[in-house]
Amino acid sequence: MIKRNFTAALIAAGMLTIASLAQATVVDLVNNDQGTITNQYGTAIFQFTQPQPTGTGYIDPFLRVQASPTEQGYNTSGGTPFDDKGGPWTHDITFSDLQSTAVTVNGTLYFKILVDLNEPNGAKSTISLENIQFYTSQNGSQTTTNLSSLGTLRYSMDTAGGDNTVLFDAGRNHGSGSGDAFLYIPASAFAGTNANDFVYMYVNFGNADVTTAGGFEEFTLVRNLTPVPEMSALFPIIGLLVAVGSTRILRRRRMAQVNS
Ligand SMILES: [Ca+2]
Ligand SMILES: [Ca+2]
Ligand SMILES: [Ca+2]
Repeated sequence: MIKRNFTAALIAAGMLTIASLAQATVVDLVNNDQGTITNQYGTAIFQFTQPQPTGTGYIDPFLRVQASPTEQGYNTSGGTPFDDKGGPWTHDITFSDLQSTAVTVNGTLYFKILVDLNEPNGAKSTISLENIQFYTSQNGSQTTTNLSSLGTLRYSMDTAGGDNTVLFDAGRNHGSGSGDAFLYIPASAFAGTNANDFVYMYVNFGNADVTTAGGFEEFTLVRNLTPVPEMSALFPIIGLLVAVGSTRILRRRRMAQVNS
């Protein structure tokens, strides 16, 4: 109850902010299961999800960030330019990696990413996503702290015309390795990107009212595992049966997620 009042206060604060900013959207995934942000780059969807299996398709985190009271970072294999956590779970990805997550929702093609939030229990379990941006470049492993030099800006949640926010409550799920929300980024924003180009995803969490704490926030590519037809011929017959079976399960699961 306290948390909901807190959120209401935040939204009220957001409404006041609207007076000075042209378009400010607050997606509230504390109280709702889904919301959208529309800007010049298209419409992004943010969707609460129940804990996800940590098996096939959810095993490739590419960015972990952790700091307090705010945190920011982007995926790179070159080092830890901001609040990235080093190690095998923060690394370069290419556009073909991002394309492997492509999924169609209501007739629009999206790239699908899972975020797992780790925040303390109780009143501090809320966390705000302040911005998310995607840059593409022919150069990998960059470590610049000058974002605009990362490459071509393909998508930005915030724009000159709108300071947008997504509010989460990590307490809706428990612990690490489960996932809390799906992010659907409009694929049309990446028109003209080469498959071999590197993709840098920059994220920024936390503000003066909703601070970051606890463990790391982690992002994972949600690969679309629908089998490629021409590969089927190469599978041994047993492997093919397994592939078909698991695809049916995944498809059912995916349908359930999109419809939920
Ligand atoms: Ca979590
Ligand atoms: Ca923002
Ligand atoms: Ca955290």
